[in-house]
Amino acid sequence: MTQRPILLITGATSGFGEATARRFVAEGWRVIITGRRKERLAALANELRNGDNVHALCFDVRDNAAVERAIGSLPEAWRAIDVLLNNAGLAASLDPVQEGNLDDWNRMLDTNVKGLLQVTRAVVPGMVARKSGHIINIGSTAGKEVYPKGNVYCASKHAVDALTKGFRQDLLPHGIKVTQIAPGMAETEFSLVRFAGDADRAKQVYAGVQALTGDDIANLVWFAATLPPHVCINDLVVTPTAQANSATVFRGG
Ligand code: NDP
Ligand code: 8X3
Repeated sequence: MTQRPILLITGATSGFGEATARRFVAEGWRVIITGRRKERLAALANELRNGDNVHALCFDVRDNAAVERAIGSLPEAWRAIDVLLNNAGLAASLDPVQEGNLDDWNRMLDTNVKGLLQVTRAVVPGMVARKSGHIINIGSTAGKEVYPKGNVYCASKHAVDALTKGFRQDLLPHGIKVTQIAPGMAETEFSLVRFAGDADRAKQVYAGVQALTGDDIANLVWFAATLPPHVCINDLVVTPTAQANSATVFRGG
């Protein structure tokens, strides 16, 4: 019997990552779930585990030594990762540049850009050696346009956009697919994190709009990951029907 494929997800403890873990497990894949919140990871692993279908790794993508240790610790049966979903990320606050907080800026750049690079660097040599694999980066409409006060978050997602194109070119001779999925407004814990736990402010972001959900993005990851070997989605921008771009949202619905 052929081995079931393996997906590694960064940031599987909520939002897009958690929904994608549920979807791929339901489809019979083996899934490596990762994130910093140990209790959530353990709870998700316990819920989804059915034999050897789930492996949990607790690490911070900003800590390169921890990334290398975690990937290096994978048991032999979990090493041949077929799909890497670089999803872990965040926005921290929404301030004009003159009021920006350096810790917030570092947190976003270290997670969204350097963290993505560090995990990719740890996983991709195995894909190159096997001459197969697929990297799916979660970008954003914020990586396509810049909106007021979005400055550093938008810059980090523009970097994801550029890195996706760069990975695609570098990995072309090795038969590895590279895809960016760039969502607009999605109601996850994203705004709660951005506004440091202010649930009212987070709720206002989605007022009057049927926002995307984690399941919507999980569907797209599933679609991109299961196309025939000769077909690669390079870039997929997805927004709620009520959102045309970062700045244009119809809230009358
Ligand atoms: P959530 O806040 O619900 O999920 C974020 C996930 O990232 C969590 O599982 C969190 O896990 C993980 N994470 C954050 N920082 C780190 C870190 N340093 N190390 C490891 N894991 C980390 O938000 P979303 O699901 O919405 O966000 C997922 C991705 O989608 C992000 O890259 C975000 O920028 C992007 N995105 C979100 C949109 C939205 O509107 N929601 C739209 C477009 C893109 P833990 O805290 O346990 O480490
Ligand atoms: C998240 C979407 O519009 O808040 O990447 O930047 S937005």
